[in-house]
Amino acid sequence: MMPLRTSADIAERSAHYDAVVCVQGLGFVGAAMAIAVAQATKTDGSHPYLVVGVEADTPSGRERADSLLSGTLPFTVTDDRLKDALHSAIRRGNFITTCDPSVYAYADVAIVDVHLDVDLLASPATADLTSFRAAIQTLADRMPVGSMIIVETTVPPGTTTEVVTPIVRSALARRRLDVESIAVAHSYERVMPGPHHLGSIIDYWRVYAGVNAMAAARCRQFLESVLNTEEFPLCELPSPTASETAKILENTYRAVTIALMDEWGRFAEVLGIDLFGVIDVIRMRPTHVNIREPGLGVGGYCLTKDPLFAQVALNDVFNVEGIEFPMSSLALTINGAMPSASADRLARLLEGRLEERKILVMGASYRPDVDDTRHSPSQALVRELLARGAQVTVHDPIVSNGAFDSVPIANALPNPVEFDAIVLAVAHTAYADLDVGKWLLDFDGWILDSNHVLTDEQRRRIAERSPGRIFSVGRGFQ
Ligand code: SAJ
Repeated sequence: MMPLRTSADIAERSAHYDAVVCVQGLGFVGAAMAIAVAQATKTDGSHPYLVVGVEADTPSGRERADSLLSGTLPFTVTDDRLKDALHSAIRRGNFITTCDPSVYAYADVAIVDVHLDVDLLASPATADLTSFRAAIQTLADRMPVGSMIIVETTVPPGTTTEVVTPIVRSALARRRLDVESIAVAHSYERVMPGPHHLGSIIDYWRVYAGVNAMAAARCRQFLESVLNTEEFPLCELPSPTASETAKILENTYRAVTIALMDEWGRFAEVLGIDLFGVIDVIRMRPTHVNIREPGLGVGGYCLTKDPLFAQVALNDVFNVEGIEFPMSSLALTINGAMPSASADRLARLLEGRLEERKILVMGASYRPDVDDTRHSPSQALVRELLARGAQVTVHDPIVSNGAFDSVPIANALPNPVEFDAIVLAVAHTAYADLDVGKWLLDFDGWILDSNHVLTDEQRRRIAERSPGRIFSVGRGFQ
């Protein structure tokens, strides 16, 4: 077990750097952000920041801190650039981790990357800010005069000014310090786990705002020292509430545009047209390049909760009643129903009976080429199939066994012949490389491509051997 760093160690080391930057929370975002900050380089080639990744002092927090300190990211990484940057930072000695909150006393900057969950089942929508408030309190009670807090966590609009700032000011007053002496800013991340994880931080546009002009200036200066802002300019908004709104509107827009495609996918299936070919020609228009595609559903930590945050802001932060979000909430309902719709498609292929059918579900993660199964539509589908009496086997080339309740996940490709149907659920790159002609040589069941997984060539190969045995979301029997 690598020794965790204490504040004494950080005090001694910090003398060799321009500033100490703490990152609070070392998940998909925080760990990558800490590595990005550690990689920051001045024109003279030196590294200005001593970066301290701070995790909660819990078994999982300690495991994450240890893992990173030993050079291993606490999640499957398909981005060699991120892995290399972590190893370089450890070798340089300007990246350490700890579970000791007293290190915040040495922080010139603290970046908040703790999670903030929404109760997806509550009506009206609400978020429990307790743990987030406690995280901010930990910073406010310890950080020194002249330091800066940057909130990166996706929060209900208004949180930075109505929740974070009051906590910081009260703590400074209690500490008999100038209540304005810690700058507070908001800058949301656009991290996309996968092959460009680090690039989605460093080589990507970033929005920010400060609670006042001084905080905005300091936040800009810091972001410019870490990110490739020459190629990807920063965007400043007039207030943290506007910046927080930009984040959740981005993801709400995406969730709504995906939901829209669900009904057009069904339309295409009934008419026997290939909606993906239709989408391709629409995308020719620069104004429509971002039209989305129908699939198995919308998973992940972002698009499943962010559309609720505006309502949460009105309910929990501003206490404003009477404004509703019918489009956003309808999108969540439609997206959440997509896995069940694919189960219905499968039932129709199997003479209306799923009971005792043997189904192979290919793909467990919520999106391709990651091992993240949070709110995975594939998991929702598996639960639905089991509830309807099917026997389900799950395969995934990346997700490790144990991620799906009690259903084992095989990483080795099973022999398809024993199954009545195969559901292609996640468009992993590994599946695009699959020689389906060989793998399915003796398979005479049904194939449901529920998420645009098969390539045109793979569909052609299968149709050669078993014409009419593939049904695709958004295509029908193509
Ligand atoms: N999905 C569809 N149809 C689509 C696109 C996605 O059904 O056309 C499904 C996916 O299968 C997945 C879910 O939606 O289950 C979410 O996919 P996503 O591509 O939106 O990926 P996320 O959830 O990781 O979204 C993130 C967001 N990034 C951040 O929050 C920083 C989002 O803003 C990005 O647009 C998205 O990544 C991206 O483009 O990769």
